[in-house]
Amino acid sequence: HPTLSQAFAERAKTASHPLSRYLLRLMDVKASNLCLSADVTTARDLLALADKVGPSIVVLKTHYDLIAGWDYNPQTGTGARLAALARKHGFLIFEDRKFVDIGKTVQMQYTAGTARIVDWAHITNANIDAGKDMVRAMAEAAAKWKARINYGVRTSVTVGTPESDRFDDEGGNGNGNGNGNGNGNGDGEGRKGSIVSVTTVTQSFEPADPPRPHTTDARGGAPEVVFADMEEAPMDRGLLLLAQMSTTGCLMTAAYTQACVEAARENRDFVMGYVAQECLNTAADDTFVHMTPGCKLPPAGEEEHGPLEGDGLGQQYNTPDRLIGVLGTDIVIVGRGIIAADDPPSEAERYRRKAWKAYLARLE
Ligand code: 6AU
Repeated sequence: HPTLSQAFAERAKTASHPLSRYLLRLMDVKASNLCLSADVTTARDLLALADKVGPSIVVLKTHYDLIAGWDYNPQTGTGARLAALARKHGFLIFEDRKFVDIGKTVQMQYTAGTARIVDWAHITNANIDAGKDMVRAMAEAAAKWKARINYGVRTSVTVGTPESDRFDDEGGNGNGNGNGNGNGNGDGEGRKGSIVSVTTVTQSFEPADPPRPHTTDARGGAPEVVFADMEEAPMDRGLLLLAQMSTTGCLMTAAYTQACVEAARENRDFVMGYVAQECLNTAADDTFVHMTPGCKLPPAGEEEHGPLEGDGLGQQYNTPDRLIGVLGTDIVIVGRGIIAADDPPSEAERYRRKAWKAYLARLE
């Protein structure tokens, strides 16, 4: 398929989804086709890791539901802080939620609840076992969200102080300090663990927008204007369909994978591509992006041949060479290979270099 021999910079011009166009340009500019699967267990570790590894990656993948201490405040919480790091370093946030349910339910899970995933995750993914209508349902929800964000205002109810602040703030928060910020909500007597007041505010809402150009060297050397030629990113949301999995005994059949391809083609405005183990672009006008987990490198210095060991719990691993070079996927997703290393930032660089080399070799 043409996408296999086409440079990311070229594909950035023709990809059907605006966020894919942005991502492909980012990949070209940062010389990276690496996604970090940031599967650490506390919000503090997540933010620290994102800040340290940010220069090497183009996508940061989260599982918000395995993070202790996730702060749900839309303005100051974990999602908003991740979004700030995404702008600082230039990467997109991918919440690996694997939505699967009836359309109406996934709409609500995507946009509401405590996590409000659509607010901070540029990308999320879905399993379409329940049928492809749920893809359209999610697309609809994202379009509505976007229309509201563009309108720029929404009404929210602030109940006391954010849950996460309430217990560690001496003397309570919202103590009526008269700073006129429109939601000073207390009486000076805020007590630990209690709701101090209820305020309804109409506030301008800053969504987690994609990264802006900045001037940090993406590769950790001397500062240079790396993103000088990047335009302001479009405010968009995208979906990856879980078309194939990396695990032993995976039950996803070829027919299921083919249904994902059809659902992707029917929802080009919203579906960016796939989580898959091989390139699924077959039609001439397929411009989908492929992200692939189950990626590991042998320890530095060791020969890169022979099958890699799995994790004993069903996960199987391939090298970036095989995934990018042979199977034709675009971005490798690496979790423990980087996180469990002694020095995650330098290990992330090792993965970035290997995956990028495999991509360059594919172009030849
Ligand atoms: O590199 P690892 O094995 O530490 O982590 C792999 C990450 C995990 C999995 O939840 C996820 O990738 N994953 C997925 C995704 C991204 O949807 C699909 C799949 O087939 N295999 C897989 O491992 O966070």
